[in-house]
Parts: sequence; structure tokens; C-alpha cells
Amino acid sequence: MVTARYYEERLQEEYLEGKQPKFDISAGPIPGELHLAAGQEAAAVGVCHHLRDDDVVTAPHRPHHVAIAKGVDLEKMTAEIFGRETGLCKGKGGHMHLFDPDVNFACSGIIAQGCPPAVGAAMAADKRNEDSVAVAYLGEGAVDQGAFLESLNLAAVQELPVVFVVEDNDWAISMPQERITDVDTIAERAGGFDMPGVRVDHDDAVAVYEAARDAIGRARSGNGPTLLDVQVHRRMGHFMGDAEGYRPDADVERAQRLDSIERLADDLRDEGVGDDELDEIRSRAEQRVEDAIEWAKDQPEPDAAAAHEDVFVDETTAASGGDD
Ligand SMILES: Cc1ncc(C[n+]2csc(CCOP(=O)(O)OP(=O)(O)O)c2C)c(N)n1
Ligand SMILES: [Mg+2]
Repeated sequence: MVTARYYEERLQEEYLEGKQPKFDISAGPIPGELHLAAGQEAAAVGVCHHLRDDDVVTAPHRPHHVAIAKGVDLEKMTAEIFGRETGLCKGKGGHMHLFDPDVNFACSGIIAQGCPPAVGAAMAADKRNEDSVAVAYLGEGAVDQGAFLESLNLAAVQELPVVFVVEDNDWAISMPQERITDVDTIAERAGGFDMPGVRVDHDDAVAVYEAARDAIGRARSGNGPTLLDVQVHRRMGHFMGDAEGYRPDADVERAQRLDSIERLADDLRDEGVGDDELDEIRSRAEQRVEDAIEWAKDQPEPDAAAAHEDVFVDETTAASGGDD
């Protein structure tokens, strides 16, 4: 969790450095938009802690905390975010389109888009009699997308090993959750598909961990899908440069106050973990992040001519069994 938090804080600094206006997506060292997930770490770590490399995770446009929790290579991910040639996708995907086949992680800027591929991965595991599972992350603002609803239905009908994780951060850009749906919690939607819907009301990492253990255990043992709906807090704007004029000050203050990392640290202190140990965890995480950023910024820019590569499958390579 602290790795993900520090990562987002550092990316924010890098992204905004010297940028005026702050939302100028063509300026600065990180190209394009940037959506950060500070305040949502418990939903990533509490779930992904139960996963293996062969389990599949799909994430939306706010993906870094989930990618880190799934074990995506931090250096190559950072190089991708900085648009460098050695990035996960040769610098062509950027921060919303990370793909790491080594740990079966993918994300997309199209909201709810990760749901059908996760269901497909779960279907493949089911047909192969493997016990891997798939997890699809999405925000509460994406739950009216057909892709999500169709995925819930297919997963339920075929009892597939998939868990849908809704990160409810109360906002879809500037749209508050109560204007998106009339149900109190997204978990209630599961009932319409005869699927368990579990709400974790506060982003307590241990509560998420426990709920996810049950959901992933159910999927892995062949007992079908679960919709897990986790309350999280958006500590930053929707995207970097978002002035958040639509957001009441009290809501921003609340997100800062209900910090899941600070609360987890308090719980650990109550369990007898010393401040030295907590400081050590933080400084190890910070060093790892600094190393990844330093490495990424030192990587070459892609050759402009390479923009035309990887657009279509090269049939000669594909036919000869090439690994692309
Ligand atoms: C299919 C589709 N429609 C619209 C958008 C534009 N869009 C980007 S983020 C977003 C809101 C997402 O809100 P939520 O799902 O709650 O995720 P959060 O940003 O809060 O993490 C929208 C509408 C998109 N990316 N994809
Ligand atoms: Mg949201």
C-alpha cells in the first residue's frame, strides 16, 4: 500500500512539474492524461494478496495501485508511463494501457472494458480445468455499462471463476454516486444476477482482505463469481490538473481524514508493530519507487518510425510461430 501511495505522489510531482496549465497533456515528461489512485490502495492490496501470477487481473483507467499489487514489473511500468522504448508496451500504451503478460495484468482507458476479457479468462480456465481465477476492477461510475452487466450475467450463468471488484470512490469524474444509481450500494446489483454481492463499507485493508479471501476462494473452488463492492476514497482529482471545482471541501477533507494507510498503521501499532518497523517499510517502498523512476527517465525515447509497428499482426512472424 505504501509503495502504491508513494508511487502516485511521485508521479504527481513528475507530471505537474513546470506544467502550465496543469492539464496540458502535451507538456512535461509524462505524456497524456494521468489518473492516480491515492486513497484506493486497500482495494488493490486486499484482493491481489490472494492471487497467483497465473490469475488474470484487468483494471480500468486508474490502474497503478492494482498493477503494483498484482506484481507488475515496476521499472517497465514506469518506463511505459514515461513513454519510453523499454516500457511494458514499448512506450505506446501509456499509463492507461499497461500490459504485463508475465503476471497476466492488463488495463484500459475504456471503462468496464476489462470485464469481458476477465470473463473470457475465467471461461478459459474453467474449460481447461485449471484453478486460476480472474478479477475485473472497475469504478462505481462504470456499473451501467453493458459490458459490465453482460459480464455479470455470463459469469453467473456459467458459474465462472471471476470476481468483479468495484472501487466505489463516490465520484465518476464530477458525477456523485447518488446521481448514477438509485441503489444504495453497487453490491445490491448482484442480486439481479443471482450472484453474491458483498459490500466492504470502509476501506480497511484487513476487511477487504477477508472479503476477497471468501470471494476468490469461492471462485477457485468452482463455486462461481462474486461482486465485491469496496468503499475507497479519492484523495486527488479525477485526473492530474483537475481543479475539482465541483467537489465540496468537506468531501476532500473527509478523504484525507479517512486514510486507509494511516488507519492500518494505527492497527499495526495496536498489535505491537513498532514505529521503526513501519518507517523501515516506508523507506524501502520509497527507495523502490525512486529507483524505478530514475531508471525509467534514463531510458531511450521510442523511434518515431516504430509507431507503425505492432499495429497489425505480422502474418509472416505469426505463421512461423514467432513470439510476437
Ligand atoms: C466507455 C467509456 N465512456 C466514457 C469514458 C470517459 N470516462 C473516463 S473515466 C470516467 C468516469 C469513471 O468513473 P468511475 O468508474 O467511478 O472511476 P473513477 O474515475 O472514479 O476511478 C468516464 C465517464 C470512458 N473512458 N469510457
Ligand atoms: Mg468512481
